[in-house]
Amino acid sequence: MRLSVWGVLLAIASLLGTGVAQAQVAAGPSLTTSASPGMAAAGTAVTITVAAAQALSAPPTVTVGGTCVASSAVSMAFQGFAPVYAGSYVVPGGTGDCAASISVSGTGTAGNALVDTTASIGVDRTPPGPTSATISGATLSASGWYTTSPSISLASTDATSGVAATYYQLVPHLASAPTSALPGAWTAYSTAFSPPDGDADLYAFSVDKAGNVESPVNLRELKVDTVAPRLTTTISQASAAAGANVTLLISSSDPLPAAPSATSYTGTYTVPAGTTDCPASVAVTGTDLAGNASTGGSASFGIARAMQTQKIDPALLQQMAANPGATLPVIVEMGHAATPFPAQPNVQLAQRAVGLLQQHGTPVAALPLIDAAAGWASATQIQAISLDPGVVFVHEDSTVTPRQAATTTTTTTTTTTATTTAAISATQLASAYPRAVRADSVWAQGGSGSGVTVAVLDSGIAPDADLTQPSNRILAAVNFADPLNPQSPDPGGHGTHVAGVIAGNGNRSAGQFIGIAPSANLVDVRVLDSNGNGRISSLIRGIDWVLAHSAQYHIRVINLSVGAPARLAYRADPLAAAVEIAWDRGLVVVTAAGNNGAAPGAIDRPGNDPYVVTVGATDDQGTAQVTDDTAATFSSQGTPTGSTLKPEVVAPGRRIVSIRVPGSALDTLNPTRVVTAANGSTYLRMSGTSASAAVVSGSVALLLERQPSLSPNQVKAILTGTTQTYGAGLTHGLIDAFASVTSPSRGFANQGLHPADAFSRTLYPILYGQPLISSDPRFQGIIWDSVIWDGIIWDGIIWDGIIWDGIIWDSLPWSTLGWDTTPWDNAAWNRPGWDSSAWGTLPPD
Ligand SMILES: [Ca+2]
Ligand SMILES: [Ca+2]
Ligand SMILES: [Ca+2]
Repeated sequence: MRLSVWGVLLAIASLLGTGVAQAQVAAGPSLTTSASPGMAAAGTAVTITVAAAQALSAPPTVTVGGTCVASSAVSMAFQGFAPVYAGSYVVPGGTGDCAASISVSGTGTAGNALVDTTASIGVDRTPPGPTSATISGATLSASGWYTTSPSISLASTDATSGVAATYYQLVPHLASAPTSALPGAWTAYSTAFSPPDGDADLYAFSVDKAGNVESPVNLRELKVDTVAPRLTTTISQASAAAGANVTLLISSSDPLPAAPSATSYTGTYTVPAGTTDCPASVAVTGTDLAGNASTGGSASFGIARAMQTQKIDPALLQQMAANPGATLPVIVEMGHAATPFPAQPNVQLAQRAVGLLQQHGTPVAALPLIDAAAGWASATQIQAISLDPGVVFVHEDSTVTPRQAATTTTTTTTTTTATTTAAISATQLASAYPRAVRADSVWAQGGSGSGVTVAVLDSGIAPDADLTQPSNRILAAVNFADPLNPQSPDPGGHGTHVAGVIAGNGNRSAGQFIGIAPSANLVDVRVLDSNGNGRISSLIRGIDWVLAHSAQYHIRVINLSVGAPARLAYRADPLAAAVEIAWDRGLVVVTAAGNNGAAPGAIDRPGNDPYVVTVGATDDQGTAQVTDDTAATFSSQGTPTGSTLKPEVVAPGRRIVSIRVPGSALDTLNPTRVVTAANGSTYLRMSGTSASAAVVSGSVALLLERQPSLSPNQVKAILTGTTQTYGAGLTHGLIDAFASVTSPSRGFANQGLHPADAFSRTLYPILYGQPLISSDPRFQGIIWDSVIWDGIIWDGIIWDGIIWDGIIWDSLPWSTLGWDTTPWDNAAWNRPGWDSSAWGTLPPD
């Protein structure tokens, strides 16, 4: 029985493994003790196993004790079929580590005492650590940021059982600390690691082999920013002149700003003085707080300090070169900004132009009609003006003169018995020209231009009885030529002569010398001074005034028996823009062709504009029948650059007798041309397309009296469609007032034409809300010759469909722009640069 038990024991011992087997094999104590685990933390239950080499009479006595734990007995229990006993020892709480000895004693069945003191339990109640971090491989900036990701190594020690593992976690800086060591987002540390960009606190802890857990420790704040800021520079303008302030806007894009800071900065660069152009580069550098150097940011703009010659009238450039010290008359036209369109009223643009002239020259007048201002500037000042990005063109403010040709022969007037009649009677008529255009036939039907007002932009209108009796038909007078020297109403005498051809009623001559529309009203818009000189800008101001007062005075016609040589195409002419604006606002503009014959470029401005009615002269030979009429040799004809064949119509213009202004310049210069009527009243005989234009203006007054609803394009179609042949089959369109008055509608003239550039520039933003953008830098990116104008936009449909009265200028603060009160009106025109008297330079008869 016992033998069999031992046999089993030996078999089990060999199966249990080396520990027991070694105890069996080893000589010495017949008790073999083991503890598991051999290293234990507080609270750990350690299993103590005692195997006896022989049967015991009772379970062995086991006592654990040591320097760090109190002596404690362990209850042992028999484990079954062999003399093996086991008990549990729980490591008590407390501090301190030690090797706790296990004392074992027992008694064999023979009464023999057995003892074993070889076993012990490692008590480890001290957590490992502190865990520490070592940082390498990166440079810390002064601000505490790493610009390259550092390498983090963790280390920890444990004196008793040794470190089993170390864990770490990166927590956003100043976020809550981890509340528990395990499990969670902790990462087991195995080898050095690199933290991602960010600002984080590094927490870590270690566990020893006995299971003691170190409290997580915030080892340090780790600030890592490895991304450089990306800079973008925006420049306020593509090019800048000397003295211009260029605004630089620099914005920064950085996924991880190293520290809270601005992301955009502005600065101003003032272009230094100089005369050369160059590209200017903008170099921009910066660093984030981590010390990362920026990338990007470079930009460039053009420094444009050389004269913008393409923005200056070639005629002005010639004068600037010929006489750099001269003060020259200019019209500075402003443009609308390209984009985004800021919707600047033309008054505002005109005031900006005035401001420019105040800075670089002397302003004389605002020209809000065409976004411009007129004034004086030297070559240097014109250059400076041209550099302003808001300026689209600097025009020469050319001299304007009358278009009357002085006769050189004397004649005596037909003297007949004159009787004064209230009605318009042709019975006493001494002049041939009203009969040549059949105005007398209109009169016979009761027509006389009543209720229609013609604005005469000229040298003034004297209050002659033929215009003021029996009622004053000069409804208003305004002076843009000589505001400081009002003198007499018409010191030149030209405007009154023209007015008489239009609307003289023969009151003084008892019906001998009657104009075309003897009941028409007049407004006197003086644009020529006593020497016969005016400015393009004066004409533009006059037209502007007429537009502002057309409703008040029922103005339907503008007569321009004045003009200037056309050196440029009408498209480049601000005066062309002005007359087109008037035309499209419902005013029939009648202009003299000029007295230059058939030479190239003979048609004066604004007669070179294709929209207006340009009038050439015939010689009626002093007879009513037209079969003997001839074309006047002085009358200009031709096709102006870019325009249509001119003139469209002709009218008598030689030896035209009209109102004389005694003592006026024309009267004094031409004493032999005074014509005396039968009743002793005196008139003056003059020649030129000035008179021809007046004949047509009077005819238009007759037409509009009869057919008041006609538009200018309809009037022009009727005028050109009802002309008569004259002379030896000449078909150059001699006006026929009677045929026009009685004509049915003949459609619309002027379809498919191109407006003047300044008109386009003025209107485009109004019509379309925003300007056309292209790559051409000349006019703020707008190419005015582009297809936009061709056939589509500006043809009859849209052009004639514009409700002009709804457009901007009717809402302009005219009263605050007061012509007579603006300070620049005080700058007299009488300055160096005027031509000498224009009266003496007229072509011979
Ligand atoms: Ca420990
Ligand atoms: Ca950064
Ligand atoms: Ca004749």
